[in-house]
Amino acid sequence: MGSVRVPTKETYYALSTPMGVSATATIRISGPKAIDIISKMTNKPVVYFKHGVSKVLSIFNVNNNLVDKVVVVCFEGPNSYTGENMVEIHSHGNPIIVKNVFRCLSALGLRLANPGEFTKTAYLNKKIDLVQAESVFNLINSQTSGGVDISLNNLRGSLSNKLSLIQKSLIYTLSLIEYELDITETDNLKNTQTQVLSSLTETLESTKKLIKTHSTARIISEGLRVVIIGRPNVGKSTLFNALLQYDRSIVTSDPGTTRDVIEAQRNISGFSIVVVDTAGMRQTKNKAEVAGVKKTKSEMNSADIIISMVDSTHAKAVINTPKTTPTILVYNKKDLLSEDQINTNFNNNIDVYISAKTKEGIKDLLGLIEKNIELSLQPREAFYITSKRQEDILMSINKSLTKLSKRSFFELEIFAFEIKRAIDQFDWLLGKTTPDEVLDSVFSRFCVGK
Ligand SMILES: Nc1nc2c(ncn2[C@@H]2O[C@H](COP(=O)(O)OP(=O)(O)O)[C@@H](O)[C@H]2O)c(=O)[nH]1
Ligand SMILES: [Mg+2]
Repeated sequence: MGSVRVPTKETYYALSTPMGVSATATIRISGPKAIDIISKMTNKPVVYFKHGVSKVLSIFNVNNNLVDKVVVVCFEGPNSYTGENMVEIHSHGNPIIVKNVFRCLSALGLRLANPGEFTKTAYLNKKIDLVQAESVFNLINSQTSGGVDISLNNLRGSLSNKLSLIQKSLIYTLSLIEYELDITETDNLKNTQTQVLSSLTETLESTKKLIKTHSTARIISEGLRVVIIGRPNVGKSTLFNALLQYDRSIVTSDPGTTRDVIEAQRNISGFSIVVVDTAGMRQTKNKAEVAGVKKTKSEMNSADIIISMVDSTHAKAVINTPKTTPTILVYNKKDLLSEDQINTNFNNNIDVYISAKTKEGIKDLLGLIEKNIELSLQPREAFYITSKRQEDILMSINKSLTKLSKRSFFELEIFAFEIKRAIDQFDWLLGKTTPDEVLDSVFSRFCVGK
C-alpha cells in the first residue's frame, strides 16, 4: 500500500463493539502507523494489505505468541471513515482476547482513542461536516426505526445541503447590498430593498420550519411521553400496567403507593411511546410523597400527552394541566357504575370511560392516544434538526434576522453587517468555523470507539 497521505501525529485504537461475550468484537485502529502495526502483528509485509479487502490472519504478540485468529480489513487514507489509514480487526468476542489485542497495540506504541475521536478525526479531515457528525451520534443512539431514518438522511448530507442552500441565499442577498454600497446612484435603492426583504422573509420561513422540526425529531427518535396523572387511588398504576400489558407498577388499595416515577416503552401502530406512571397528586406531609408529587409536576411539564385520570365512583375536581399539552380525560372504574350512573354522569369533557381493572375501554383510549400522536407529528418534513446545538444556532439566526426585517429604515451598512453575521453563524452550524469548546462538547457525548 502507498504512503500516508493525510499526516497526523498519533495512531490510536478502540473497541467499536460493546465489551462483553459475543461472536466477534471489532477493534478499530486509525492513524499513520495503522497498517505498519497490523503488518507487524500478522508477520505480513505492508504490501500484502489491499484497500477494503478482508483477510483471515493470525495475530501474534511481541513475544510471537498467538493472540487470536482474526479478520483484518485495511483502509488507506484518505478513503476511510476518518480520512487516515485505518485497520479493522474482527476478533473473537471474548473480553480476554480483546484485552490481549489491546496489550499488543499499546506495546507497539499506540494509545487508546478518546471518546468520539474516530468521528472527530473524520470531521477534522473534512470527510463529514459537524451536522453529519451529530447524525452519527443520533444514529447510534436512536431508539426507533423512524429516528434511524432521520439520522441516516442527515448523515447522507440532506440536512447539511438544506442549510447550505439557506446560507447561499443569504450570501446572494448580501451581494445585492454590497453592490448597492459600491455604486453611487440611488435610483435602484427601492428595488434592492424589496429584493432583500423578500429574500429575508424566505430565509426566515425556512429557518422557522427547521426549528420546529426539532421536537418532532425527538418524538420520532425517543418516543412520545405519555404521562398518567391523577389523585391517589384513581387507578393510574393499574392503567399503566394495562397499557404495557404486564405488571410493572405496584398496585394496592392504599393511597400513596406509587411515590416514584416509573416509565416503560411500548409501540402504538409503529410509534414508540414512553408511558409514565406518577405519584398521585394530593396534599401530604409525608416527605417521600411530597418528593413524588414534585416529580409528578415536572413529568407533567415535559409530557407530550397527558392522561388525566379520575375515579368515576367519587369524581373529584380535575387536576390542572399545561394548556398547550394535549390532555385526555379518562374516567376510571367504570365497572363499579351502573348503566344509569354512567348516563347521568355523562359529561362532555370526558374523553373516555374505562375500567383499568377489567380492561374495558382500553382500546378506545389507545385510539385516542394514537390520534394525538398523529397530531403531534404534524407536519411531516423532509429534514429534521436533531440537536439542541442546531436548534440554538438557528433560533439565534432567526431572532436577529426577524429584528432586521422589522427595521423601519433600510440602512445598507446595518443590513450588510447582520446578514454577514447570519452567514457566519451558518458556518458555525456546519462546523466550518467552530470554536474548540463547541467541538469538544459535541464529541464528548460519544463513547470511546465511535
Ligand atoms: N373496580 C375497579 N378497581 C380499580 C380499577 N382500577 C384500579 N382499581 C383499584 O383501585 C386501587 C388503586 O389502584 P392503583 O392503580 O394503585 O391506583 P393509583 O394510586 O392511582 O396508582 C387498587 O385497589 C386497584 O385494584 C378499576 O377500573 N375498577
Ligand atoms: Mg400508583
